[in-house]
Amino acid sequence: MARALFIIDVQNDFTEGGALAVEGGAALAGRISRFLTEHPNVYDCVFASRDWHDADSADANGGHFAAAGDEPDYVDTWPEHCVAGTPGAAYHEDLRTRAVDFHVLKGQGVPAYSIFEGRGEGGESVESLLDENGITDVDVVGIATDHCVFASARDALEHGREVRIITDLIVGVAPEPSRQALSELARRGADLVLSSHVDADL
Ligand code: VGL
Repeated sequence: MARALFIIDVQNDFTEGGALAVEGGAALAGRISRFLTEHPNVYDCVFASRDWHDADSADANGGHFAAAGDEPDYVDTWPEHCVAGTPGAAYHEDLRTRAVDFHVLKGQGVPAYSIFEGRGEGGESVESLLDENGITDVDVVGIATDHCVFASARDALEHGREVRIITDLIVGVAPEPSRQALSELARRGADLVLSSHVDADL
């Protein structure tokens, strides 16, 4: 058995002061960092994803950004966010990235909610990185419960991994969709656990 941690989209634009701020995002960055420090031996691999959209996309990254003059619906269309190379797309400064083995970028020119739609720095798919490292189990933390955390955990289940969502290390855009996302993931076989239940010296 080998276990990976997915840290989903802990980026400035998804935290307070960002273009698509999710409440609690900044504090979450610090909590994830503390968790990493306190659990140095639990994970064989740590993955961190970043939404990384094109600045000059002719079709607004596949319609992901609301067209100029249109209000975003906050379901399928969003304010402009996480444009590649901008401060908004950077990891939040409180996220401890030293422990990250694989930095995954997703969303270049397209909507991409799941980490599985992204690529590692060498262009590898997430699936191939999981396979190469023999990863059977995946824990998921990050932003946002009702969008990228949901899609990433769903795809990890679909790729045959045992999945745990660490429920005190995620934050969502909206409360009810976030609750629905977690119950749907549980229905599909994910375990919902608290960080205090993750064994520090596994
Ligand atoms: C996300 C909305 C739009 C996320 C990304 O990271 O959950 N949400 N793009």
